[in-house]
Parts: sequence; C-alpha cells; structure tokens
Amino acid sequence: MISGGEPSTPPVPTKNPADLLDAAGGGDRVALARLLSQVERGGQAGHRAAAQAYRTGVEADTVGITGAPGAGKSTLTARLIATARRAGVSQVGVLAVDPSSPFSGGAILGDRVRMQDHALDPGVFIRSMASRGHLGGLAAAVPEAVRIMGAAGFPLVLVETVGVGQVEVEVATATDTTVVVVNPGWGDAIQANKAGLLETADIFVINKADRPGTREARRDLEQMLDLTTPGDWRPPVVETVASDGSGVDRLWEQITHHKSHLLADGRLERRRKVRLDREIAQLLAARIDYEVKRLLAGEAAGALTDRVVAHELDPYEAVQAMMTTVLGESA
Ligand SMILES: Nc1nc2c(ncn2[C@@H]2O[C@H](COP(=O)(O)OP(=O)(O)OP(=O)(O)O)[C@@H](O)[C@H]2O)c(=O)[nH]1
Ligand SMILES: [Mg+2]
Repeated sequence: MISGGEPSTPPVPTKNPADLLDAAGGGDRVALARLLSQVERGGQAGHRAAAQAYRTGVEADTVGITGAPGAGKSTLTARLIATARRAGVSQVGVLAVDPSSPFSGGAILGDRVRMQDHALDPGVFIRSMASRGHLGGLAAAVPEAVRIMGAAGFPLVLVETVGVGQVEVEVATATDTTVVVVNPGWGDAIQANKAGLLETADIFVINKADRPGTREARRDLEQMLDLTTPGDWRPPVVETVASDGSGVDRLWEQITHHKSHLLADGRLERRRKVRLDREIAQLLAARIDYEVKRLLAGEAAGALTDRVVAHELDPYEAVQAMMTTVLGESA
C-alpha cells in the first residue's frame, strides 16, 4: 500500500561508540560524523569513542599540512587528495583544523569550497574542526579524530592546520609526516623557524612558486636547514603551484619517501611512542586538573581550609590531605 499505511519508523539512532564505529567502517558517513562530533565536544563520550577506535588496532597514515593563513594549504590538500586517490588510496580523510576559530562543523567554509571537487567522491571525507574551548582543546581532539577515521577504514588522513603558533605546531606534529607550507619572498621561512616549525617539518613546500622570490625562499630554508644539526632525514624543499597542480606529484613522492624512511629501523614506532607519551601526559594533566577542581568545590576542602584558619593544620598539611584524596595513599 502506497498511502494510508502506518508511517515507517525511522531506525533508532544509536550513540553507542562500538555500533557507530561499525557503521562508520561500513561507509555510514552520518555515523562517522557523529563520532567526530563526540570527540570534538571532548569529555567522556569522546574518550569512549576514541578508546573503541584504538582497540581496533587499525591506524591511518597521517600527513599534517601547516603554514601561515592563506599559504595555499587547502588548495594543496585538495590536490593531494586527487593524487592519493589516483595512486590507489581507497579512502582519504581530511581534517581541516582551525585552532583560532570557535566555530566548527563546516566553519572553514573556504576549505569546503576549495575541496568541493571531491564532494562527490565517496572515497573522500572532509571535516572541519574548531576549538570550542573544551578541556584539552584541539590538541587533544585531533589525535582522537584521526584515530576514529583510521579505525573507520581510512588508510590516509590529511590534517590541515591554519597558523604557526604553539597549538598549531602541536596539532601539526600529531601526524607521521609534517608538511610545512611557506610562500615565496623573505620572511615566511624565518617566521616558520621562529615558530619552531623548522625542527618539526619533515617536508617543506614553497607554494605559489609562480610568484617572484621562490629562489630566495629556497635559499633561506636551505641555509636554516644547514644550521640545524644533521639528523638522518634532511627535510626536502619542494616547490609547488597548488592552483595549477605543478609540483604536487613531486610532493606526493616525498611524502611516500618519508613514509618509507619512517618504516625503516622502527622510526615510525618511536615517533608514535613519543606522540602517545605526550598525549597520555596531557590526558593525565587534564584529568588531575578536573579532579582538583572537583575536590576544591567540595565541602571537605572548605572544612580543611577552616582548620587551617583555626591553626589546627598548616596549609601544607591541608594540601597533603587533598593530594591523598586525589591520588590515593601513594600521594
Ligand atoms: N598564485 C598562486 N595562488 C595560489 C596558489 N595556491 C593557492 N593560491 C591561492 O591562494 C589563496 C589561498 O589559498 P588557500 O588554499 O585557501 O590557502 P590556505 O592556506 O588553506 O588558507 P587558510 O586556510 O585560510 O589559512 C587562494 O586564493 C588560492 O587560489 C599558487 O600556487 N599560486
Ligand atoms: Mg585552508
């Protein structure tokens, strides 16, 4: 019967991370988006989702793309998506992260527009993320989001981060390969150096190489690289014109090359361990901070302070008593 029947009941949307992750792995983009919203909001639901993803043991290769506003990161990212897809990568996930923006879920409109070539490709998923000022901030949410995309079956996740500040560097280095984008002319390379990007870059890109000053930018970068202690990987400097695609194949080659370098001699494991150390330290600090605030808001803390006021306890004894409450007998 076409009309007059019972209205069909829509499926009950689940919030259970395990079910959502299963659905996301099966190609359900709504489920994937829901999981990413959970980690973006932070807190327990996000942690549960990320924990579920972690337990699958499936991880994406990750490439961070960072640089000053307007350097051409989104244009470049759109090109890289196309290159990766041509190279046979089954699915490419993109996280466009703006640490300075309080908006999210599509806030980075420009990125959406520039990447819209891929909107109809079912092998591509693009998501914007902004800070929203939650506990731990974006630096905590990004690795969780990457983890979810990896577990949902994306072998490659590109993370575009706007800006060259502390948080941006942190987000950019939460990936296996960090690409730092600068533009021709003097100054950009020096800015990148000041922001600590020189040590964290695995690959430098001089984008907008169709403009004057490309040689100077290369010279600046190479000179700075000469001065840094030689490791076992000297970041290559790749020139691109993202707007017409020149140089992007060479960039992809260098990304692949860096991946092979990481796979040799256990470098990737070491790098991931450093990241996990940092992530665990941040999670622990956030957790302790939360517990301390909860404790201080409670009645017991007020009672302890009263006893300090009455000279029954000194402030250090009061702190010790609170530490024991937070950390148990080991405090
Ligand atoms: N001439 C020239 N323009 C380019 C090139 N790549 C990008 N652009 C232009 O530069 C502008 C900024 O490009 P985006 O890709 O949005 O740069 P972005 O780094 O993602 O910018 P934000 O995300 O806002 O920081 C756009 O107008 C692009 O068309 C290039 O290689 N040459
Ligand atoms: Mg952008």
